[in-house]
Amino acid sequence: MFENLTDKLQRVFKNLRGEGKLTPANMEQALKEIRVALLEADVHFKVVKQFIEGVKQKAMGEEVLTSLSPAQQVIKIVNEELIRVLGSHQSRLRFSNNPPTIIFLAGLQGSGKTTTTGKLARWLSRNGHSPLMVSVDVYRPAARQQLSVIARHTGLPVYEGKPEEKTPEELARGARREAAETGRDVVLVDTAGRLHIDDELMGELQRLKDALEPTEILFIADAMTGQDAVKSAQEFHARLGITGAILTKMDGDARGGGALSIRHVTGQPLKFVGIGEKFDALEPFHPDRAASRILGMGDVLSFIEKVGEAVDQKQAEETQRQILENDFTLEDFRDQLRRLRKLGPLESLLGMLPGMGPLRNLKDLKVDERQVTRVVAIIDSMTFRERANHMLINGSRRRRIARGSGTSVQEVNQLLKQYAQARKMMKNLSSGLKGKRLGRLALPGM
Ligand SMILES: Nc1nc2c(ncn2[C@@H]2O[C@H](COP(=O)(O)OP(=O)(O)O)[C@@H](O)[C@H]2O)c(=O)[nH]1
Ligand SMILES: [Mg+2]
Repeated sequence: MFENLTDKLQRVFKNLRGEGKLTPANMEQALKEIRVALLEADVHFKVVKQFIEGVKQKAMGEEVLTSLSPAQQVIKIVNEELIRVLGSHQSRLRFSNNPPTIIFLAGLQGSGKTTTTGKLARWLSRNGHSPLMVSVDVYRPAARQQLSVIARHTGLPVYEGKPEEKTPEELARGARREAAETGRDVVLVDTAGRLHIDDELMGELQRLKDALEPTEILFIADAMTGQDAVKSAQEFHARLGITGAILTKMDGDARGGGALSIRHVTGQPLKFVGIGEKFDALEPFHPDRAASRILGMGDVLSFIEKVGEAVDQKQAEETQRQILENDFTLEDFRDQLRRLRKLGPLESLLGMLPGMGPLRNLKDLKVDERQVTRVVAIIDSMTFRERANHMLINGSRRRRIARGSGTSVQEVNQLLKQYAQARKMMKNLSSGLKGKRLGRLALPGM
């Protein structure tokens, strides 16, 4: 989700690493490049300004300039600043002491409110809550219909309303009553959107807010709209007072600037990100993990969690141990791919794997189901010893493996290269992770 930014920042660090010593001049150059990278990623100019100032202040300090590993220091500072801009710590949903908790989802048309209502309902129900959804878009029956369809898909309840409930307030109150009566602790209110922010929309939301006193008003922003998403978040906040935001469509080729700007511009945290059209494609937003992802370290923790959800705790711990000990064989690589395939959206998962960041641009790792099948076939054609120790695999073994898997020697070579690169990344990562278990990620060894 931050691919371009990641690539650009990595180039900056690489250049710095080439420098024997960090001087004010090459630091200045690096800062200039970081600035351009952020602006190109659609980060709000004020955020960029503050970010650069922050990095500069820390980086120009005596300590850094005389440090043995300047690039490492700079990455550390950039990481810290990224986390600061992104919000320092995870911002959880708040719940009312007097349930049901009312949560509004507001935003412009097409931003993903209705889809996100369904995703959030599923997320809540998987995290110990029992949500009730309601659409209060009284002008567009199709919008309410859409939520009913989502309810059927997710198997979670929607409040359809009574004939006498005609206004958004009446519908929302009806849902609150129903939730109270049926013991549901959260009401998710999918509000109407418009193409533009106008007085009518804001008036309606304000009345709804006064009537329901929601605990959360989440602004749903489409990440693909870049700066416009940030601008409308700012406007919504000024007029309605939002309590948080959800950025949707982060799986697309959004440049990610929204994630880096919304908090600064509205003062309200990003709580979740939407990463696909399916109902489980919603993730709590973790600033430190996002920073790691931006720096190209792969979001190992999210990955481990995801694997843990779909597989089981033991396997997840094993994966973590392997990453920590750099004991990740071709066989593990294959099993991982097989498990991944069961988990659904491969691209989003591979993006989290350490080492996959730099590999992303290699065409051969474009996530393609056939490609995965081919990789699994190649590894299956190896002997047990080859899988445990890839160094054994010489030219004649490669030819045999290619024949056995119905692939070419080039394809076998490619796979081995990818695997070696992934291992190398993991090794770098493991030195930082050691002893930390699920604490914050440290920086890759530079
Ligand atoms: N790829 C992707 N598409 C999304 C995501 N969230 C929503 N969408 C799509 O965006 C479109 C508009 O979503 P919808 O919920 O109807 O928006 P609303 O008008 O704000 O209610 C739909 O086609 C959704 O499938 C996301 O996180 N990723
Ligand atoms: Mg809708």
